[in-house]
Order: sequence, then C-alpha cells, then structure tokens
Amino acid sequence: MGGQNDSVYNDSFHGFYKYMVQKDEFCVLILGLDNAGKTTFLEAAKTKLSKNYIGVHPSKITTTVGLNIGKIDVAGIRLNFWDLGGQSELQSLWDKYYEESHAIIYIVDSTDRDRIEESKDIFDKMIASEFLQGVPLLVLANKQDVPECMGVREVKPIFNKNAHLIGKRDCMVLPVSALTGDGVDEGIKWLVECIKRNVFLRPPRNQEET
Ligand code: G3D
Repeated sequence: MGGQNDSVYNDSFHGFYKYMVQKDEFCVLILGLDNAGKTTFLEAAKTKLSKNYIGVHPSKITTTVGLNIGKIDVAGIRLNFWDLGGQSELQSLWDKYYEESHAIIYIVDSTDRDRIEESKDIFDKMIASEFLQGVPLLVLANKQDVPECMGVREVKPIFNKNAHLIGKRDCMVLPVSALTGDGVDEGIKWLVECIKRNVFLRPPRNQEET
C-alpha cells in the first residue's frame, strides 16, 4: 500500500543519500607541448593518490594524442583530469575546454632548451584567454631527475616574464619528476587548496551520477 508515498520517500532518501556521498567535482586541464610528460604525470598522480590504482609501467605510456582522462578523489573532492594533446594541431582545441576548467597544470620539459621558447609562447597565449581569468595555475618544471636539466630557478623567470597576464590568480612553478613521482603529491595538494579557495569564482560541476 501507499506505493506513491513509498516512491516519494525513496526518491527523497535517494536524493539525500546522493547529497551526502556526492563529492564536489572539479576539472583540471593538463597542458604543455607534446613530449613534456603530461601522460606520465597523470599516471604518477593516479598511482600516488588513488587507492588501489596499479600504475602503468613508464615503458607502456605513449604520448597523448587526443584526450586522456583520469579521476582522483583527494581531500574530500573529486578531480577530473583532462590531459589534452600538445601537438600543434591539437593546441587549437584547448580553448574549447577553458570555460569548463577549475585549474590548469602546465607541464614544461626542463630538458628541452630548444623548445622552451615555443613552450613559453603557447603558455602566454593560454594565460591571455579571457576564459581562464582567475583560474589557478600550476607550472611544473618536469624531468628534474635528468642531471643536466634546467632547474626551477632557470624555468621560473622564463614563465614569469608576462606577469601582467598571470594577474592575481594563484600561480606556482614547481620542480617535479613525473617519472620518479617526486613533487607530484605536493603539486596536487597545492592545487586542491587553490581550487577550494576559488569556488566562489568557479563553483564545482557536480555530476548527476557519481
Ligand atoms: P606527453 O604526454 O606530454 O606527450 P609523455 O609526454 O608523458 O608521453 O612523456 C614523453 C617522454 O618523456 C616519455 O619518454 C616519458 O617517459 C618521458 N618523461 C616524462 N616525464 C619524465 C620525467 O619526469 N623524467 C624523465 N627522465 N623522463 C620523463 P619516451 O622515451 O617514452 O618518449
């Protein structure tokens, strides 16, 4: 008896249950030139921060062509990572994702002096986008395990040249090695704090299904 009431009760219970367990969801774009280490970084982040995740051996990781997606639950929120391909023909697609994003991780290959200016130019183009205003920005000077790489002291001033484009958003340049995992947790934790602080500007994009 009371089938309709039961269904109303079930629906509201289901809604309440979902409200209690659902995590706020945020989208983080991983950008950078091809070969910078985007795919390797996403694997390292999943391995370090996802319980029960068995990482892929670095030799099995292939460079990003198109879209590579990962999900990590950390500090009570869910981060959906979108690792976009860095090849020049794919860079034109990046801005389609800017409006949806809550943070950017920009990866620099610190061993590649020949392409550092190219990387900086596309970085400047990215941060000039009106759709990214106020969005936290984590710049990773990757491949720090390679002895002759550029250190953060060398990379930072290059990417800070156009400080007026960075504006008031949270921005940090961090030395990491996606291959060894050094600096990966620190970077994600910093980003989570920034995303939480920035919810008034970019509220979470909660999904219907968890
Ligand atoms: P992408 O997704 O940005 O295109 P990948 O880049 O993650 O595919 O990495 C490109 C190459 O750089 C890979 O080498 C990968 O192992 C290497 N790499 C990524 N991060 C690091 C790092 O922190 N240290 C070192 N030493 N190498 C790194 P291969 O040889 O497979 O092309």
